[in-house]
Amino acid sequence: MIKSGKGFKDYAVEGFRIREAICPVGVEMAKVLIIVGSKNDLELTKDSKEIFDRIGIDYEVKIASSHRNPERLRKIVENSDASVFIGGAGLAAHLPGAIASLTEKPVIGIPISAALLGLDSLFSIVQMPKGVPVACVGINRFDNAAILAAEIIGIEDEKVRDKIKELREELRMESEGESSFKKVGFKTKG
Ligand code: C2R
Repeated sequence: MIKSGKGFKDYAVEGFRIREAICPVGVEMAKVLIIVGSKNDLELTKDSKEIFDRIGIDYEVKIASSHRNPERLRKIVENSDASVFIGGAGLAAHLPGAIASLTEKPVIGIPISAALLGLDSLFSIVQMPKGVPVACVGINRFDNAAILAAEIIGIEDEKVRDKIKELREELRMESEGESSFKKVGFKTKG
C-alpha cells in the first residue's frame, strides 16, 4: 500500500518500508538520500530512519548497486537534490565510492556485515583515493551515519543542531541509566 504525506510517499518492498520524496511545487526535496546495494540491506536502514524522523530531516531510501546496475545509480545520484548522500553496502562495497565519484556533495559510507565480519566492506569504503573522500562510519552504524548527516545539515540549521543536542543528551542519560528517573521526576545521586 502506498501512503503519502507532506513531501513523501511510503511503500513497502518485500516487507520493508521505503520512504521516497515526492516534490510538488513548493515542497523541498529530501535532504538526505540513503542508497543501499541490495534489498537485503533494507532492514538496517531503520536505524537511520529512526534518527531522521526524530530530528525531522527529510530523507529517502533507494536500492541501487554500482556493480549490478551502474546506470541506475548514476541517474539516481545525478537527479537527486539531496545535500548529503549515505551509501550502505556489504562485501566488496564500492557503492559509497561510486556515489562519491558522481557528486561533489558529502558522502557517508556504511560498511555492512555480510561476510568476513564486515571487514571486507569496511576496507573497501574507508580507503578511498585522494580527491574522492567518503566519510566512513562503523560497521552497520546506520544510526551514526544519520547523526553525521544531520550534523552536516545542522551547520546551516539551528533547529537541527538543537535536536541533535537533545538526542545526545538522551543517549547520555540512557547510557548512565538516568532516563527512567527523569521521566517520573526523580533526581539521581551525584
Ligand atoms: P545480495 O544479498 O543482493 O546478493 O547482496 C550489497 O550491499 C549486499 O550487502 C549482497 C551484498 O552485496 C552488496 N553490494 C555491493 C554493491 N552492490 C551490492 N557492495 C556495490 O555496488 O558496491
